[in-house]
Amino acid sequence: MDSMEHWEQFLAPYKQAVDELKVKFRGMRGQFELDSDHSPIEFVTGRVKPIASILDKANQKGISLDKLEEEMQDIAGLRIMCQFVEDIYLVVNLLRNRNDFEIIEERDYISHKKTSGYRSYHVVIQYPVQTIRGEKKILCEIQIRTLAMNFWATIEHSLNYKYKGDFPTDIQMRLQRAAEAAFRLDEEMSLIRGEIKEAQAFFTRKKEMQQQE
Ligand code: 0O2
Repeated sequence: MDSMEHWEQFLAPYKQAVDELKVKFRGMRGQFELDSDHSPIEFVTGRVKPIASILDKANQKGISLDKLEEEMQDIAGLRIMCQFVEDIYLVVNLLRNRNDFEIIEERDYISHKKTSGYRSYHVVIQYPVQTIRGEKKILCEIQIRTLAMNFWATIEHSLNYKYKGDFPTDIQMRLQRAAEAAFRLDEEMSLIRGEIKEAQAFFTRKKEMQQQE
């Protein structure tokens, strides 16, 4: 894989998978809204891993470039953000019940947080993309996390970029404390989840009534 044209060809089905899955997952949120029900999905993002990051990761993990399709699971990446930890498991169940892709692996970094402090639930799927040359099955990694987990991961990811994983001890310690604080915030929010959901449903109904007037 040497030229830009080759990369574009290789990445095209990944881009299609990300675009399609973004529409599908955002559609799930829309369906909950139609039912005036609390949506376990707050928002959805997606990206195709940049070429430089693919090359870095392949290099770090010893993945040969002709094995990328089978061995790099997150070239296509989707992120589903939830308000509450409980919502994460609801979303995972929704994914398990779909028949437009196959789940091939689940990694629960919530019950088993990473040493960095990272928490998220990862689901790796095999997603069939229809191309002009027939069907192509693409690996996609779906990361499901709360808003608090996402806040922490976003900050840590940018610091990682600066320190290239080699954090000074005080920063590493603060990041771990921040990860625990974020998790305590999630736990506190879970305790008043019923109240919050009721208030949100009330405001959604009020907004709908105002729009009808
Ligand atoms: P990017 O920039 O997010 O695309 P490994 O990479 O060895 O940790 P593996 O086998 O690729 O592990 O799978 P894993 O850990 O399930 O998923 C890797 C992805 O999870 C990472 O992608 C991050 O998006 C996220 N992630 C995992 N650990 C951490 C962490 O400690 N901090 C943050 N902020 N994110 C994490 P990439 O490839 O790192 O890159």
